Amino acid sequence: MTIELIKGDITTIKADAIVNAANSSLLGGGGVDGAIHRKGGKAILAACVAIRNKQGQCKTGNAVITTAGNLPAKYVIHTVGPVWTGESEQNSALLADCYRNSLILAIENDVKIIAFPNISTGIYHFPKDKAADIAINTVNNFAQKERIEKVIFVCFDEENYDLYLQRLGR
Ligand code: AR6
Repeated sequence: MTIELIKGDITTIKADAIVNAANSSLLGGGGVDGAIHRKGGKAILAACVAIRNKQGQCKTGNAVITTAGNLPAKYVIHTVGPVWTGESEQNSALLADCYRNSLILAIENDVKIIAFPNISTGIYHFPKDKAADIAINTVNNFAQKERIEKVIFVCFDEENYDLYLQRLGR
């Protein structure tokens, strides 16, 4: 598995799957979630509604997969990050679950190239440095990492990009 770092908008990435930082409702919101639904079109929301009708809300740390609609990617993997409520092992474990469960779902769907945004570091206020450590460590320690060809970390803001650059190098 190789790791790539990109600064930009995840909706433009032509990966097998892009990951969405969703909320438990799966019905859309602001931030990257808003951008994905806006640009991907209503097929994504329709697929999310179908999942909700079948299995209810998506718990924090879990992930579900849908079409990517009009986006260049094939699938969107929607995962629900933890809302930052202060330093706790639970918050860190839940954020790691997001990355791990997204990768498991990717493998189940034959995804080889997957792009992640910086889950929970926007509206959910998880500290960006801690979130970067968790994201990179979880991907690096993923048990089935040889089954994924490439993980792309897509940083939208300069601060996240710099934090990832420090950790991953050029
Ligand atoms: N491409 C890549 N990254 C982006 C983009 C984009 N187009 N837009 C924003 N980011 P956030 P959260 C970055 O707030 O903190 C929604 O309302 C952004 O700079 O999107 O997990 C959901 O419905 C930040 O670093 O997600 C939930 O209710 C990162 O994406 C809630 O927000 C995550 O920021 C989830 O909050």
